[in-house]
Amino acid sequence: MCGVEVRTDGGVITSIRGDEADPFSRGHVCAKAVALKDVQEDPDRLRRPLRRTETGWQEIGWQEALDEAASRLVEVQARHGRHAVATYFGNPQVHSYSALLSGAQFARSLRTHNRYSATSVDQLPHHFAAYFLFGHQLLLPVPDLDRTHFFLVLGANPVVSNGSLMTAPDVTRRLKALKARGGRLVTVDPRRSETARLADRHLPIRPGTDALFLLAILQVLFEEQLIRPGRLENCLDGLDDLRARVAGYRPEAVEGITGIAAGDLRELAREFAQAPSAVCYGRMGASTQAYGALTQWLSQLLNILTGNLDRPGGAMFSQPAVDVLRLTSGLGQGSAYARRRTRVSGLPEFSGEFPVAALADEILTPGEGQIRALVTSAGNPVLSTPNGRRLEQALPTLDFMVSVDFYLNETTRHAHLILPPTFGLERDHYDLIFNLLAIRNTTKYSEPMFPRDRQARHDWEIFQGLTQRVLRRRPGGSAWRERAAARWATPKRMLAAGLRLGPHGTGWNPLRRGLTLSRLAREHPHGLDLGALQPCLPERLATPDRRINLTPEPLMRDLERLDDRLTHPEPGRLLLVGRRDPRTNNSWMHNSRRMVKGPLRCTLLMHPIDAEAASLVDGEPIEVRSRTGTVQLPLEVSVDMMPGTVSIPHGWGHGREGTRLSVANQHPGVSVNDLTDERLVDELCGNAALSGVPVTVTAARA
Ligand SMILES: Nc1nc2c(c(=O)[nH]1)N[C@H]1C(S)=C(S)[C@@H](COP(=O)(O)OP(=O)(O)OC[C@H]3O[C@@H](n4cnc5c(=O)[nH]c(N)nc54)[C@H](O)[C@@H]3O)O[C@H]1N2
Ligand SMILES: Nc1nc2c(c(=O)[nH]1)N[C@H]1C(S)=C(S)[C@@H](COP(=O)(O)OP(=O)(O)OC[C@H]3O[C@@H](n4cnc5c(=O)[nH]c(N)nc54)[C@H](O)[C@@H]3O)O[C@H]1N2
Ligand SMILES: [Mo]
Repeated sequence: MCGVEVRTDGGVITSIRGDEADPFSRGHVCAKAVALKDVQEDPDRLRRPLRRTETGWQEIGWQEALDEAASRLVEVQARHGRHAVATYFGNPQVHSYSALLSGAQFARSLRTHNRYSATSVDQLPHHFAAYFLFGHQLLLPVPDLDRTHFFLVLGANPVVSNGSLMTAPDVTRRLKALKARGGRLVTVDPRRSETARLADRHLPIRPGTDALFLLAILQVLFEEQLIRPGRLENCLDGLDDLRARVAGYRPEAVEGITGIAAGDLRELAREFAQAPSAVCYGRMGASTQAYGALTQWLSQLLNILTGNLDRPGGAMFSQPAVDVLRLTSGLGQGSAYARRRTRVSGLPEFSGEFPVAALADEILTPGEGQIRALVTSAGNPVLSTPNGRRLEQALPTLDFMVSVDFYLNETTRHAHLILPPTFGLERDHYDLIFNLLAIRNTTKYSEPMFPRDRQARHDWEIFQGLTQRVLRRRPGGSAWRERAAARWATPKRMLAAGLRLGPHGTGWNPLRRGLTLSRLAREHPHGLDLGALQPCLPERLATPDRRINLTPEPLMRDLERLDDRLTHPEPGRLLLVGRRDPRTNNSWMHNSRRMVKGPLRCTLLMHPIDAEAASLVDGEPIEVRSRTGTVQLPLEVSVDMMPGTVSIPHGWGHGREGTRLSVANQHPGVSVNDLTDERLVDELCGNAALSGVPVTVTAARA
């Protein structure tokens, strides 16, 4: 989303800088943007399809590759049923509008229930809470960062991540501006993170206990009569039930479990309620934990009950130029949740997807419905999903695997075919999803920077090629209508139509003044600011009665699980959490020299008290063990960690045989997901509990 100015000379990138003329990012870029040069020019990046043979990888032509992929998928479906083929879409799928749209088309053509994505190791609880509160899983509240007076951050580190479900270029400057206008920043996190360092107050919390902490805040608000929903009061149901249900969670009753003193909690509750505007924002740490859905729900209740939902400075909804919500309104109602469950572990489906924590089981467990073939695109689940080692053992047992990806990495090395798409600078760009999550309404379309190589294919050309071939091979049915529709509906046509039909568009009337794709590209190449977020409730609520039910039944019921299971910490057990680093991008930019140079960053952080108790010293090699695995890495003693918790960043664990990552493999690190556990999930929504994994740490054996 940041405007990037790339200068080239004869096809070679000579500089990458922030685009000063971009009205949203105003010249800001992060390390990832600068590293685009390394990826663009990376000799390891694949440009032609690869087929795995007995004697190694063989480059083949596109027709042959697409034909083979489609035939083998259809064959598996003919033999074992359509659900025997699974798909996994990773994070960058969402960063390419054309991959997103054409990939969805392709997944539909496969007619399988076995769909997985990185959503269930990430933001699933946000969708879950939005669906039950607001009626649509994409009606996601965004912190109105530039206007708020009180920013409560739970389990997020926007100074490093640049904000997530809160697109905000140059977060650091915006946080400093918040403080300069007299606002307050409070972080709740087991680690004193880079964001915490800027904060007025940092409250260390025991991993996985945020729901209790928020329940106690709500209890204080009710007890001290600080509930003021304001304008939305008449749209709320369930307030009395909620008051009764939270009454037991007094701050004194939860402080021993969360680690946050009752006095601090009360003070925070009052400050939040009394601020001119305030917003509670919970992200990865608050989502990828055993009670992620409860936590996201309770965060929004805090916003709603203090009158901060849908008001400037609170939690607001964007109105993007392409109204993704309207275009996907079919997703809003009906049976998004738990219509089906996974065969082996019984995890619920949400919005047409199963939790990826279940994927290895579904591949490895024989019987009716077993997965026999897998399509991955833009994902590296061997490094990014819990108990990645087990998934890694499952992949070679598949009858067929095809990966749409331009790296031969820890996951794609198990594929039979790799279909590499063009890279970001070689294709056009529009942010369908991240505009929806932005702190201002904004829009921008970028033409490709480089022409694509004649032998290369864009992601949408690959998906369209696969879709056409799968439909053509489908036995019996006459899929010609679907094929014709898929051929016409190219991503660019859909984008252009989306802009026309959006709130700023011309509609279908050519005489009306307004946004079209060509006008946006021609007249606003640096992007167009469409203003601050605007109040829009109750009109835009997608619930059938245009009201907000504060106490959806599945969430209220899940409080019993919290009451039963969450108890005082066991002495001597350490809880593992993750972290991000400015020079990483999940698992896949470590083949850039710019990203890996300098001291090793894949270390375990531990508080001096814990280090001393275990007789460990800074810098020494240690061994970390969990139910699922063991890794060895250097110890970094740090007062930033809360005692009892330790942290390892994710996305490392390179150096595996058969990968073509010459730079990353020299800086391998270890994969934290060799320690995380596919059995530790938020049972309500199925999201992986990557935070709060019990581990033991000892000196490494030789
Ligand atoms: N440089 C860089 N930027 C990135 C990425 C990257 O890999 N590198 N990844 C991008 C992606 S895909 C995403 S989703 C975003 C994520 O963006 P963020 O959510 O802002 O980033 P994280 O670093 O995951 O922050 C999670 C925080 O939660 C804390 N935490 C862990 N467990 C708990 C808990 O139980 N409770 C609480 N309250 N806190 C806890 C951790 O200590 C950590 O500080 O970042 C994006 N931006
Ligand atoms: N323990 C732990 N695990 C985590 C996290 C954590 O904080 N802790 N974070 C989680 C989060 S937030 C996320 S989003 C996931 C990410 O999980 P994944 O999406 O599974 O993994 P990535 O590392 O993002 O891998 C992206 C893949 O896409 C490829 N790629 C890059 N650009 C393109 C493109 O334009 N087209 C195609 N087809 N491929 C491309 C890369 O080569 C790489 O193989 O990891 C999750 N896993
Ligand atoms: Mo993510």
